[in-house]
Formats: sequence, C-alpha cells, structure tokens
Amino acid sequence: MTQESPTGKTKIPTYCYQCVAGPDLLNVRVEDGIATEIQPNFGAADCTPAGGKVCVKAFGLIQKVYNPHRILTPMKRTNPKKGREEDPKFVPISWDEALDAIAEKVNKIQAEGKIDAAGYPRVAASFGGGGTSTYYMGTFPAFLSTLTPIDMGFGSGQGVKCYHSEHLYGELWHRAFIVAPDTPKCEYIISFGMNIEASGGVCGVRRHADARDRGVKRIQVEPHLSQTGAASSEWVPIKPKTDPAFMYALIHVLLHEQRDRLDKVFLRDRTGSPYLVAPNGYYLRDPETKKPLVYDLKTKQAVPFDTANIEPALEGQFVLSGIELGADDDRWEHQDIKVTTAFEKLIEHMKPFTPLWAARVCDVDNKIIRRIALEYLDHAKVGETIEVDGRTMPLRPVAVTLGKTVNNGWGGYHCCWARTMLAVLVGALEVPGGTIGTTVRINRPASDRNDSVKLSEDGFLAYPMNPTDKENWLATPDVRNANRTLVPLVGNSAWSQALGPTHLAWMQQDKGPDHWPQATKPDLWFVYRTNPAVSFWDTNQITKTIATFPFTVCFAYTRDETNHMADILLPDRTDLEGLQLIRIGGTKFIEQFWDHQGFALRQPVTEPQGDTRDFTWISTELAKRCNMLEQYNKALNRGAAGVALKTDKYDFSLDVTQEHDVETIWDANCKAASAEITGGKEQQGLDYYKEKGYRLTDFPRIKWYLTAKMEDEGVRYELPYQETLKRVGVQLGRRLHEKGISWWDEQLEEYEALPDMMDFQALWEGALERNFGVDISDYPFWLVTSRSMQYAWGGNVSIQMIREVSKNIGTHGGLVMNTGRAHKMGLKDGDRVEITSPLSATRGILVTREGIRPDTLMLMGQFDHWATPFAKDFNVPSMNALVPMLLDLTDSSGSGADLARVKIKKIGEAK
Ligand SMILES: Nc1nc2c(c(=O)[nH]1)N[C@H]1C(S)=C(S)[C@@H](COP(=O)(O)OP(=O)(O)OC[C@H]3O[C@@H](n4cnc5c(=O)[nH]c(N)nc54)[C@H](O)[C@@H]3O)O[C@H]1N2
Ligand SMILES: Nc1nc2c(c(=O)[nH]1)N[C@H]1C(S)=C(S)[C@@H](COP(=O)(O)OP(=O)(O)OC[C@H]3O[C@@H](n4cnc5c(=O)[nH]c(N)nc54)[C@H](O)[C@@H]3O)O[C@H]1N2
Ligand code: SF4
Ligand SMILES: [Mo]
Repeated sequence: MTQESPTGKTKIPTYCYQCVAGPDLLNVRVEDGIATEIQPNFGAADCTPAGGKVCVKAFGLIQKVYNPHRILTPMKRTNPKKGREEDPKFVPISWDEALDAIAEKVNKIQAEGKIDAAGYPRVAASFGGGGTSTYYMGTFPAFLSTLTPIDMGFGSGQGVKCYHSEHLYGELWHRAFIVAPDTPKCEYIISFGMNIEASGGVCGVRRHADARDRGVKRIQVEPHLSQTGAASSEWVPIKPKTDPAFMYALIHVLLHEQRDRLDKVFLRDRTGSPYLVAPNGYYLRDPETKKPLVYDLKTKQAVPFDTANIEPALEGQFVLSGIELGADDDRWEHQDIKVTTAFEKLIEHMKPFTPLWAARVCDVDNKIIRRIALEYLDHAKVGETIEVDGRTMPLRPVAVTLGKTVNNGWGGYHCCWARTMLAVLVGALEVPGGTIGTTVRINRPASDRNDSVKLSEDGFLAYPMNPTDKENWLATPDVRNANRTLVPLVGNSAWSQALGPTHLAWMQQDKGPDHWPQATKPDLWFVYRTNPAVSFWDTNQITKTIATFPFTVCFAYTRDETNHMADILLPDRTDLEGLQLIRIGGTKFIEQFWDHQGFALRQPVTEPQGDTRDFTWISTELAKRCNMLEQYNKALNRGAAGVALKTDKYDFSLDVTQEHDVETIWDANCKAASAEITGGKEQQGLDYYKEKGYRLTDFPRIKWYLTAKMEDEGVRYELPYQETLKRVGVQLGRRLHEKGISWWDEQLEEYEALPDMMDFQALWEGALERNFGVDISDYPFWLVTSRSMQYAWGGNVSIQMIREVSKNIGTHGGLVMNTGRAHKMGLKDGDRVEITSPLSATRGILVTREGIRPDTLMLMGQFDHWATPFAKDFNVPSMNALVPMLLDLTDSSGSGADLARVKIKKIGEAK
C-alpha cells in the first residue's frame, strides 16, 4: 500500500554527492513515510550526462538512513583518557548541553585571541571526501567564516594523496583543477593509472561506454589490471612510478621522429614555444617594456611576443641583444648573445629519452611505446576543425589521463607536464576531442573556468602564486602545514590549506623540523565526513596524535576511528534527511560536463531518525551561542550558502539581527537561485525546488574548451618552458636559506624550467633505506591501491547492501598477487599472509590473479576499520598503516603517493 510521505509525495527528488564524481540526480520512493527505494530521475535524463541515473553507491542511501548503528543523539566523552585502547565512554546529552559546551570553548578562544603563541589558529577543522562534505554541511561554512582564521590544514586523506599535482599544475597551465578527456568526441585515450570505470561514477562510466560504442581506443597503462584495464582496448603493465619515463619517450618520438606532423600553428600562436631563452635560463626580454622577445621571421629581428603581424620562429638559435630578469633583482644585460627558442630547448631536452631507454625503466617493450606514440599522433588529426556553437575550433580527438597515484609525490610534476605537453604538441589542449579541464578551485572566480582567464604580463594565464620575494614571502607560516610558505603554487583560495603538505601538520606534532615554529595543538578541532585515522598515511601515528588533541568535535553518523577520540559527537541529518541547495552542471570533476547549469535541492524524504539535527540548524545555533549571529547572517547574505542573496538584480537578503529557521534560509537561497538563473525575472522559492528538485539553464558547449576564451583574450598556454617556476624556486630557496632551513632543498630542485628525469623508484627506495635503516631488497614488492566502484572511500563501509554487492568482486577480499609469483613462493589463493613494510605490518588473505605484475601487490580501497560498526568485522587490511609520512617522499607541491615497499610471509593455510 502506498501512502503519502510527510511532504505529500511518494516520489521525492533529491541528489547524491557521495563521491567526487557527482552530483547525480535521483528520486526516492517513500511508502508510509518510510524511504524504500532509490530510483533514477529520468525526468532529468536529457539534461544530465548520466542520463538521469545514479551509481550503485546511491542505492545504499536507504540503508544509510536506517542504519541501526547510527548515532542518534548528541554524546559526550566521559573517559578523559584518549587512545585506541580506551573506551571513550560516550554518554547521551541534550543538544543544549552539547552546543553550549562548544560555544563555551569558542568564546574562550575569542577572548584569549584566535591565534596561539606559536602564531597558529586555535580553531582547526578537517573535512573529507575530496570537497564533497560541502554539499552536505548546509550553512556551516557561514558559521566557520565568523571564526576565521581557522587551520584547515590537518590532512584528511584528500589533497596530498589525491589528485594533487594535477590540481596545482592543471590550474597553472589551463585552469584545470581536474583534467579529463573530451570523452564524447575523443577517439584515443592513453590512461596512466586513471581507473575511470571504478572512479568516474555513473557519469564517467556512461561517457566511456558511449565512447566505446563509437569505437574509442583506450590504452590502460598501470601495474595492475583494474576494471578500467579490463574494459580497455589494451593493458600495458608498467612498473609502478615509472610513468614519467613512458611519457617522455612518447614526447621523444613526436619531437625527434615525427616533428613535421605536430601542430606548429598551435605551438607558435597559443604557447610560449617561440619565446627566446637567454643564457641564464630566463627569457630574453625587451629592455624597455620587459616583455619576452620572439624572433620574427618576417622582419628578421627580435620583437616583443605580442607585436602585431609577426611570424615568430618556433625553432632555432639566434644572436640577439636584450635583458634577462632572474630571481629577485637579478638582471643581466646582453649584447649579441646566443639565444634559443623555448621549443628548441625542449627538442634538446627530450633527446635522450628514446623508447629503448624507457623500455628498460618501465619494463615495457619499446615497440609498444613507439606504436602508442604513433597511434596517438595518427588519431590527433592535426589540421582538422569542427564547429562548436557556431565557432570553428581545432578537432584533436586524443587525450592523456592520469590516475591519483601517478599524480602524487615525486614524478607528479613530470607526469603533469608531460601529459600537458603531449596535448600541446598536437594542439589538443582545451579543444574539442582533446585534453580539457573541469573545475577551477585555486583561481577565482571558482564558478566558471572561462571567467578565471586573465592575461599575465608575459602573455600567459596570470596565476595567483604565493609571493616569494623578500618583502612579501610569508616567512612565518599562518597554519601548521605552512602551505603558503612552502608551496607558492597552492595559491590562497578557500581550498589552498587543504592542498598544502597536510602531513606536515601531523608530522610536526611529533617532532618539528629545524628553524620552524613550535608545533601546537588546536584548542578546538571540528571534524566532518573524514576519517584520517583510517584514510591518511601512518594511521597508527595519526591515531595517537589525534588522541592528544584537547577538544575534538565530530559530526557523527556512526562511531568511527577518528571520532573515537572526540569529546563531543553531533549527529547530523544524513543525505536523505537534510535540506540544502547546491549548484549543479557546467563543468565539474570527474567527467561531469553538462550542457546545462543550475541548482538542485537536497530535501528530507522522511522524518529524521532520532534526535539528529539539520546542519543548518546546528550552524545557526552555534552562531547564536557564540554571539556571532549578525556576522553569520551577513555571510549568508554574501553567498556563503551558495548563492548571493542580494545583487543589483534582486534582493532576498536576511535581516542580519534575527535568527532564521532552516526553511527560511534555504527559501531565500532558492529565490536568489531562481533570480540568478532568469536574470532577475523570476523568484520561485523552496516550494518550487521541493516539487521539481532542480532548475537548469543552458551552459554553452564552447565553454568546455578554454581555447576559445584564450584566443579571444590573446592568452598563451605557459608551455613548454617553465620560466616562472624556475624563478619562483630560486626565490623560495633563497628565502628558506636566509632562515637557515635546508630540509626543503630536495623539493627546491624540482623547480626546473624543463623537468629533468629522475629515477623515481630509486628515490623511494633510498628514502626508505635512509629513514628506516633497512636493506630495500628485503622488501621486494611494490604495494599499490585501487578504487572500488561500490565504496566511496571509507564513507559507506558500514552499509550492509554495499558490502553484499562488493563481494561479487573478489579483489575486495584481500591482498591481490600475481598467480605465478605466488606459486613460485609456495603461496596460494586464500592463504593468510603478513604484509610488512619498513614502517609496520598488517595481515590479510591472499587473492591470486593473473592481472597484476609479479613485482606488485594491490590492496583495494581503505578498510582496516577497528571502530566503525559492521566494517570493523571485515578483516581486510589497508595499505595506510604501512605507508610512512616522510619529508623525503614529499614533492615540491607538498604531496606524496599511496605507495609502499613490502615483503610478505605466509602465516596460515587457505581454508
Ligand atoms: N588505502 C587508501 N587510502 C586512501 C585512498 C586510497 O585509494 N587507498 N584514497 C585517498 C583519497 S584520494 C581520499 S580523497 C581520501 C578520502 O578519505 P576521507 O576524506 O577521510 O574519507 P572517508 O575515509 O570516506 O571518511 C568519511 C567519514 O565520514 C563518515 N560519514 C559518512 N557519511 C556521513 C554523514 O552523513 N554524516 C557524518 N557526520 N559522517 C558521515 C564516515 O563514517 C567516515 O568515517 O582517502 C585517501 N586514502
Ligand atoms: N567509486 C568511487 N569513486 C571514486 C572515489 C571512491 O572512493 N569510490 N574516490 C574519488 C577520489 S577522491 C579520487 S582521488 C578518485 C581516484 O581515482 P583514480 O585515480 O582512478 O583511483 P585509483 O583507482 O585509486 O587509482 C587508479 C589506479 O592507479 C594504479 N596505479 C597505482 N600505482 C601506479 C603507478 O605507479 N603507475 C600507474 N600507471 N598506475 C598506478 C592502480 O592500479 C589503480 O587501479 O576517485 C574518485 N572516485
Ligand atoms: S557517482 Fe558518486 S555522486 Fe553519483 S550517484 Fe554515485 S556515489 Fe552518488
Ligand atoms: Mo581523492
């Protein structure tokens, strides 16, 4: 029997944003007030890239609501001792008691000063899930904005282990926080460990399935055969962490064997290739305007790059005069010196990296590497065009994608640079069919990549680099991970702290580096939708450190390993219970490219469970109790909940002196959203969105490709030559050395104009040998990790139905090892083994498979829970306890990779 739900509906529209591959729209069927079924939203089939469907994870949301292990009332800890072995002895308390306790802490901090004696914020906050928490935390950002400065730099799994290098370099070169193929038009994809069939969500899977239907050829280069490898045209089992060599060899073939077939017009007009490089490695510049010079083949002289009607030389060496501007005030005046185009420098630089050389490094046949380079070039169709929204654009249907491990730690810079160069050489960057960007996060405005395009003095995209000059360098870090001090590229946006070397914040708690401020603990730490005690590196150490924090407030859905150390647990309303309006459409990661943009509402589909509260209610209550109501309301009016409530076209602003209930706040946001979408004409509020679920307007496809805007604004891509990074690196080095700091010297070496190849495997091995005094040959295996389609990190591990579905995929069950190698070692499928890294050891069941290199082992996902109900009984190990946090394994961008060296030993027979 079907009855009406509390909102008078039996089918209620809402969204899922449980993973970064969303958001996706869905309907929830409600019977007798009980949510019973997740359904696709086929009403949105024509306007969502996933055709109105959701992935398997969304179907777990029903069990999430009714999970018997949920925390349903606020709790406080009664055991003052914290630690894994301590029972927190949580007892239920009222919301009043919980919120007053937090407000008391905040008010004390406000009175004492927001910054502690070491110069760090007393309040810290960590959020997880690659930024998806924002789509569930209602108006909490508005409350947090009243407490600033806040330390958001305690690593939470996302950031430094995630798509890190790509975030920074992608934004630098093409406003691409995440990079994707233009899958609907692409014909040839080389994927270096990008596991799109598991990690791309319903939209990624749909786009790639359609592409296969069209005949796309995808080459999956990775040490273990993932779902993506299995669904690709070809699997190339490369040695872990040798991807840069493979990519350099591809570039070598293009430059040294096929140069005439490259897109020379794109290189000349849309990149810094023709810029002239002077003897000290900086551009030759015009003494008056200081503009970089190019050699004009028409007038046979050096002219500023932006001179009209010129034909800049792409290749060659010239004898010319000009000035060179180096780091700080370094300046050279040159008369008749030899200068070379940046492109010529590149040709020279890539000379040694032949396929034969790479074959030895990567353990991949050189014929395969050369064939892939040629296939890439053939498919690039250099010279072809296509019309998009009435504009003729180049059509270059080839792309290179990078997975999260390829993206991180040493080699990340090389991979990102090489991937972007592979696009640039054939004119396939930011054009139809090619390698394109999705979101922008570090540059402003974050709402539209096209709007963030700004011309720099040198003719490239202007980038908000953190200053490294003497006057402006942030010598004393403002947060514990020192992101703006150590990583100029991280910028200074709302996301920058989470993208700094976030392990530094944890590591220093144990022992800080030389000449560095004394590490302090945050007086108050907020945690939501992240579980660093399971998701980060060296989880044993992280757990111990978390236990030393004096006052931790965790929003809690169930008990978990991080909130085991909390002082207060606050039960929020989960995905199907809370109210929130978010922006959807446009271009978002991972492959959410829409032809529409607009808003979607998340709404309660059923009565909330227990005494859980809406995040917006919690935020308003906290603001009130912390005497911050007025600032909080002002933040909401400015748009802290997603939409500015007042512009020159409309005014739905809230009275800042009054407390507003949850529905009033979202009604104002809904009205502002309607007005924004209709240019101020319409103003439908919450009721409209509750009924329809979403509202869209067009998003022109031309905006998927930055090149149109770049052409219009006369902006070039800053490739191949990294003159800016080189200067920034020298300056940063001087600043650090002036303070006596030498522990960042290896990172400084990465600031090269053309990244030099390194032996990345040896770098890893050396770091482990040095730091642990081991002989690395005792640890013969590389241990890697891989995504599961069913799980969103550790976020849905406590859902029974998800566990059931995932059991159909055997690699969830334990340590995946090559069958032949196992036999040689006298091991078989199902054996119990101990897995030991130089840092620590863990145990698991052996799963033997042909689809993995003999020198590689794989542990899927991030399990190893010991407090999370249900998941704590999985008995599946994770690599996270085995991977150390080391400065030696941190690259200049501040990231490291989910990678370990291990040995294994049998400890029990297969049953
Ligand atoms: N071994 C291994 N480790 C990894 C990775 C890997 O591939 N392998 N990947 C890394 C990457 S790329 C990332 S981005 C990070 C992600 O790591 P984290 O961001 O730390 O994410 P989770 O581990 O999913 O933690 C989410 C927590 O939120 C809780 N939660 C879920 N829903 C709700 C809710 O509605 N309300 C509340 N209050 N809490 C909720 C869950 O119970 C869980 O404890 O992990 C990293 N760690
Ligand atoms: N279902 C689901 N989707 C997700 C997430 C989730 O938790 N669940 N998380 C989201 C987030 S935050 C992220 S960061 C993305 C991550 O998305 P992906 O980058 O696609 O993630 P992984 O599957 O962890 O890693 C990809 C592959 O890298 C390979 N690999 C490991 N080491 C190397 C190496 O040295 N070289 C090469 N070539 N390959 C290597 C592994 O075999 C693995 O299959 O997924 C997002 N999407
Ligand atoms: S892909 Fe991610 S956001 Fe989309 S339905 Fe699945 S879990 Fe939800
Ligand atoms: Mo991630």
